[in-house]
Amino acid sequence: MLIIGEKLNGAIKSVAEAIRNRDGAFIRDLASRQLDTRADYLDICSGVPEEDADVLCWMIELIQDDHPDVRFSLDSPNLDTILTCIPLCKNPGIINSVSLEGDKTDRIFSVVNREAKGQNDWKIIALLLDETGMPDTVDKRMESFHRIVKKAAEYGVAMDRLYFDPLVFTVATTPDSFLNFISASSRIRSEYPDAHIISGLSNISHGLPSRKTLNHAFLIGAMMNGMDSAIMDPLNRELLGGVYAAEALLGIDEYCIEYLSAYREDLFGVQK
Ligand code: THG
Repeated sequence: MLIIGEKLNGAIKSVAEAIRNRDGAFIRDLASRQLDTRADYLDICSGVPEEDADVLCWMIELIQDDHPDVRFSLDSPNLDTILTCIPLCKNPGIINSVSLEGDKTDRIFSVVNREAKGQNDWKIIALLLDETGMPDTVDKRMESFHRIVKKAAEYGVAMDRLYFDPLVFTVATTPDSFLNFISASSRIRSEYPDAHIISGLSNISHGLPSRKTLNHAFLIGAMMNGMDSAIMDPLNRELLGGVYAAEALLGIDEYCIEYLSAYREDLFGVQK
């Protein structure tokens, strides 16, 4: 399972405040703590449209100073921000995200296609979203999926670099959110067994109490139905334990080697 740490997001109050005050120590600490657990990538999202690129550039330089091997997930609705940040990153990361809105897919795919020097190791999150707005049915998501796959082929972007995000809305107001997510995952996997499926899973619990409980249930259910990557809270030890447990149950952690070593390293934070 590919884990993208979600914590450096301006939508979180304490992070928004640190961004406003350009509190470097806070940001560096949050980056280090996520990398100390098992985050493969760090998602960075400013939440400040007017200073989006400035904030992300600031975070990239701060964090790379401490962790030269860090890989970022550049999370911005603004493509210019992403294109400004890419050259600053020492290691290839993830573009979060493209969709069929405007000319986003064409612009990004032409920058990261197989001929693009140094930029053809970047992965791309593709939201299953078209120009008509948020998808309310699985069919609509599948239509977007097929259009994006076709475009990727046109630009020579290999399928294994794409992470398809069927989109998760809070179950508080969208009762079929999880069911739509797993139904889209299953349909994608039946057509392309190796396709990557991702989610920003904490969205599921927005506006509800005990969010960790719902996030955990979503994680397990989605992994059992083909999700192989997530933007999630890697500081939540029970959730991390859930990742290892699900991998063991799915038979992708032979002899429970990863499960056992994470347990020994105390990654689960459970009583022994
Ligand atoms: N898809 C893609 N990118 C995304 C999202 C997505 N980026 C942003 C978002 N959704 C995923 N990131 C977050 C980050 C924080 C929270 C939710 C989604 C959040 N965190 C709470 C906190 O830290 O206070 C609580 C988390 C918890 O208790 O576990 O709300 O869908 N491609």
